[in-house]
Amino acid sequence: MARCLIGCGSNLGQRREQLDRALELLGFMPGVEVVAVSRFHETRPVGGPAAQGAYLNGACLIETDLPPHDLLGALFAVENTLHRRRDHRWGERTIDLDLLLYDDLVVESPELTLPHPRMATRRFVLEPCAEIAAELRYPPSACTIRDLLDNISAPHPLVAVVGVPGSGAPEVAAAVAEDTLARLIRAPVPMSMAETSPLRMLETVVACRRPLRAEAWEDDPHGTVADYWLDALPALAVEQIAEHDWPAFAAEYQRLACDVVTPHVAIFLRLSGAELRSRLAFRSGPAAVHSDVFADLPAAPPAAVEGVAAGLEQLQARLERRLRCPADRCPRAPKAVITIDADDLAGAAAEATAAVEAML
Ligand code: A4P
Ligand code: MG
Repeated sequence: MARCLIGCGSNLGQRREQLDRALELLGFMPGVEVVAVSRFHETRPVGGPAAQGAYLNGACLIETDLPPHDLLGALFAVENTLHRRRDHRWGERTIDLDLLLYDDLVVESPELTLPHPRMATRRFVLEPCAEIAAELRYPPSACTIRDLLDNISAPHPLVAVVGVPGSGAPEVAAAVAEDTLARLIRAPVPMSMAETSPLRMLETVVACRRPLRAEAWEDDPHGTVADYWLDALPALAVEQIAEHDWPAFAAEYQRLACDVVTPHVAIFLRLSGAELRSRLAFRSGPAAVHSDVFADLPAAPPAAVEGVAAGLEQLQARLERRLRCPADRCPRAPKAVITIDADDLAGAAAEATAAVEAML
């Protein structure tokens, strides 16, 4: 039997009756046993069209012998019975059932992503879940549901927007800070893709570390958004510094990085190869003179674009691996990572703002 957490929400029609009925129908499904149900919480809608009604949100813990896709199908069946319509994303709904966790399973596909890709910063998900399954593990990290809730409840959280040059991290971080009234920290110096001197790399680390030093940290009542993550610098340096220089660089980096504030949340902007190449071509063309969008991308002559793009794709993969490093092995890794498709810059900014607003 698998243990699964299901999140449920309703903000249209008879909310409480619909939630009760959904849980009853779920319990009738062959192969599903409802083990615990949380209270229902009144919550503000996060994201989606304006002027929606408030949500009632809850969670339930089930045991099931249904495989993950069959369980998702069962949730859809319950939603359909309760007249769920899917007119637009994050629109009003009579009922929404999300599969949050299925044992320790990690899956990434459009039909099913596990754990649920947006749950780690959502107070409306974590509060009800903590009532019934606080000690359940959130894979692949070593965190529990309670850890995630404590993490977003920090009085002055730090959110780092992380991505390769050209991912739009500066633009997205600025939009999130403006929409949430948070303090904005911009990278004091851009990540240089060309730098190979360990000394110059360490100068960049020193400059980027300065605004994040714990002893000089200024709390902000609305939190802080940074458009970089200090630990992205070693991920960059590992390919650029000669092997014999690496141990000394790594030791000095550890010394410098040990007293910086760790981001509570990372918003990881993931760019497709095609969009990355198109942004590189834009920055290398004549139109770039009149624009500072994606200005952190190096201009490259046409013959060099492919090489730069391949290097950035590898950097993106290293960043993603580093962000996903379990907290017990990487104490400075953020506990919550929300991955966002960065190909549509405006969409990424809206999605990132929703992820941060969901913490409130
Ligand atoms: N899908 C992939 N993984 C999963 C999963 N783990 N669980 C796919 C459920 N579905 C998953 O879902 C869209 C698609 O996601 C499905 O085809 C499914 O195969 P949907 O339920 O049809 O549409 P949606 O819910 O509008 O989209 P989405 O992206 O799932 O939205 P969320 O993340 O569910 O957020 N504010 C408050 N206060 N309370 C809420 O409950 N909910 C949402 C919806 C937004 N704001 C909210 C609340
Ligand atoms: Mg949903």
